[in-house]
Amino acid sequence: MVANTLDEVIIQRQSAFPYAKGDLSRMLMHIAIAAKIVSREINKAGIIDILGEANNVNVQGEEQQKLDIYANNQFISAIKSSGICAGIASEEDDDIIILDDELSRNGHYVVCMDPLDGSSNIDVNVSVGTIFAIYRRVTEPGTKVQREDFLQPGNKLAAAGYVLYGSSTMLLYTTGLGTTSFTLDPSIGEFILTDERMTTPDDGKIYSINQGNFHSFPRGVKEYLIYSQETDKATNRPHSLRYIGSLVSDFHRNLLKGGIFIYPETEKNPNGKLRLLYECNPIAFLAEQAGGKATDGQGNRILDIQPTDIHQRVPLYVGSKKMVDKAEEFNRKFKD
Ligand code: AHM
Ligand code: MG
Repeated sequence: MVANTLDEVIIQRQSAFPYAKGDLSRMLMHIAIAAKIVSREINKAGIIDILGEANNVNVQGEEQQKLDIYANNQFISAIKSSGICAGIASEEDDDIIILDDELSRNGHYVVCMDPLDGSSNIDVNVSVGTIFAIYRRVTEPGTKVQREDFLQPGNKLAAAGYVLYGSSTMLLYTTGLGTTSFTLDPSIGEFILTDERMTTPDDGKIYSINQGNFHSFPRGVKEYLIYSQETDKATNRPHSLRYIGSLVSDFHRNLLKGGIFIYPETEKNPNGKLRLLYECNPIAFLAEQAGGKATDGQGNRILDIQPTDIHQRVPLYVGSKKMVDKAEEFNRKFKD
């Protein structure tokens, strides 16, 4: 039988996982259930009282939206009920969440997640996403998880993915065997296989960056942007700027069409804005597994960065290989 739904594909591939006990499969299925629930809530967000600010500020000093909190709770409870996860690091929670019931404590995995990325856009009906990264813990199962279980470089990821709540809801994941995409069919409530092994173009014509910060970008980025705005000989037009301000949507478009997404260091955010553990790493893993590239703009592969803090930020340059290489070339050539 040809696998068609997310659950079927996961089960069919189970034996390919390095630790084929079905644990990771179960976790992905539980994440997908939470994704469907959050998708349903987002779809009716305008007609129920779930839009707007929750009058609460998260650890990053950002105003939490009601849907942030709703999504956080849904994903935490779904991951918890998988019974194989011993702890969670979430953008919305200051410290790690230790799952200390009998079952979870014996779990082999930890999850890092941004339950609702780009949520400041939600009131205006712009696409948002959920990003997740799954590691095998390094401490002994049966004990409480420690911060070191989360502070692992992305090259140790067991799986990662995102859900894009767009004009349709999509789920992309990788376990290191390519990037696979699914689209939610709301009439039957199932994620249906869209692309078994995605490939991103080596080169592209789209650049995505918050150009409003131009004056506080490093010199190399400014020069790269000026280069991108010059007429390309092959197409007789400059590159196109496309920026939604919602990482999953911006990355997803570029993954399909070819492009580069950059969030560099700025005066306000000297290490960039995006968080290594639950934004940059999972996106980098998906990008590489589709043939793309992700670095910090200075020649360092995102997945090789050793994290030192749960909410650590890093500059992110991700997308088509040739475009990332070109942007890095400008950073090497033009120093501040
Ligand atoms: P969030 O996690 O608080 O939603 O912030 C992350 C978002 C990303 O989705 C997006 O790429 C970035 O912030 C946009 O930032 P800016 O408004 O500075 O361009
Ligand atoms: Mg985020």
